[in-house]
Amino acid sequence: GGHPGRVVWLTGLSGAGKSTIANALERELNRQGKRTYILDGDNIRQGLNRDLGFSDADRAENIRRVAQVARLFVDAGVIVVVAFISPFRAERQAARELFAPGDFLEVFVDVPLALAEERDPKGLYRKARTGELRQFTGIDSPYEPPLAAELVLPTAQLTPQECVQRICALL
Ligand code: GGZ
Repeated sequence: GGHPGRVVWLTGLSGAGKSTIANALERELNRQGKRTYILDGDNIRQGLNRDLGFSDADRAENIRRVAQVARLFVDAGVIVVVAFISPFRAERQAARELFAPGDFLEVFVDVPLALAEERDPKGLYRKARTGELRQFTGIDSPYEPPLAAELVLPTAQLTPQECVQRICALL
């Protein structure tokens, strides 16, 4: 292609390893001299999307806006690493349609719910199970796994570096 902009769209449950992979991928791409930007809850939900919560409609709007921002970065020639749960197929498909074929790589960060729940680094699954936290993905809010992701990363069986290598092989 004539431009370097791409999207690596990570999708998966809370605790699957999206942020860990995004950060390790960014380090490797920067080492290769490539310009990158990570879009995640930390820089989007605090600012642009601070009006949005976790209802189905708000998640859909969250992902719609994230996809549009990713599009701007790709136009500017940046490799964008998107790290949101992005639970719904329809919104991921709509995101894909904003990009030229080959510029959008959907990566399913695939962890068994039981393992994510066991790890529970922030205690959110426990709060979801006790009802303190409502509409939590995988507990009382749906996650629709990709049917045709460019890449599936079973993070229970791979190190972050192995995940990065597989993504770089696709790029
Ligand atoms: C799922 C929630 C929720 C609910 C707060 N459901 O593991 P984390 O903590 O650090 O990352 C999760 C993050 C999910 O936000 P996203 O913007 O990625 O979600 S979506 O794509 O569905 O819009 C989790 C925290 O926010 N969190 N409440 N109810 N995750």
